[in-house]
Amino acid sequence: MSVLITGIAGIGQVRDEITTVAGFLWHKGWAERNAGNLSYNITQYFDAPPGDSDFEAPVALPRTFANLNDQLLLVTASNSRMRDVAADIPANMCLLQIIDGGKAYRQLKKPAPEKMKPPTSELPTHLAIHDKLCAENRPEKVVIHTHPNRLIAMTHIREFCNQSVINNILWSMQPETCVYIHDGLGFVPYMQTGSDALALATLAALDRHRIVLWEKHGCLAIGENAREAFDLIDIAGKSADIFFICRNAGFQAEGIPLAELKKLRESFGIAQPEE
Ligand code: 2HA
Ligand code: ZN
Repeated sequence: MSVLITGIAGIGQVRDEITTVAGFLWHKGWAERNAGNLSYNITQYFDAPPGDSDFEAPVALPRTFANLNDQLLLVTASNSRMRDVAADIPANMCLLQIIDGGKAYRQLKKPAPEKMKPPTSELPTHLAIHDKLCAENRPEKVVIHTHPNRLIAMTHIREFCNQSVINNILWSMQPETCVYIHDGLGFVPYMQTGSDALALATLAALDRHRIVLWEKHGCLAIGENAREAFDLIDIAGKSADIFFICRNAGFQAEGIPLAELKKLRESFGIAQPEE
């Protein structure tokens, strides 16, 4: 990310959000080594995109993301550590412009060419989600993927690998989960990391959810900004924490009764779950 980008109005706020949230992910213990990735559609901050000579050569994409043509996205670099993203965004993120009608991207040059890194291995998933968000004119600009320990642990227990079962447990652990994640988590069965299949299953889940749980892998959430996406994972993770704290103490968490959750939804004007 060059001086060119740091000078764009509003980008300071984006930088602060990413710094804060990447630090949270590391300190939560959800971001071992290069675990997790983050992308931010920052097109709105540009009056005019950088010039052609500011970009590296185009790279073909495996699929066409037509709704992303000309969009500018900040994405974590492949193999970047969240703790390093928090400390130095320019060195650990890539600014991509989607070009050729969504068939390719090009990366903004870095001041030192040896600092160039390819974007995250989960790029197909991130682009597919941003493409959908643009197509549907939705306000969410951020996609966060991370590895929250206890949510992942729950998906190693077969009986919880069921969307309705796991949502009912998480909702019942604390009122916040029911209120702020009223639409529940989308559950995606185990699939190869970085695969198109995982991207497509995640897209389908995002039709009805803002947070998606990948079996035996991690979580992905979308938000209008990075803090909002983080909060969804944090709240769901807290429910999983409470569940296991009770289990580890030798008890089964009682859970807020269904009738109380129904009342809570009524008083907050939240639709009752269909599941
Ligand atoms: O970026 O977490 O899912 C590393 C990962 C892949
Ligand atoms: Zn992952």
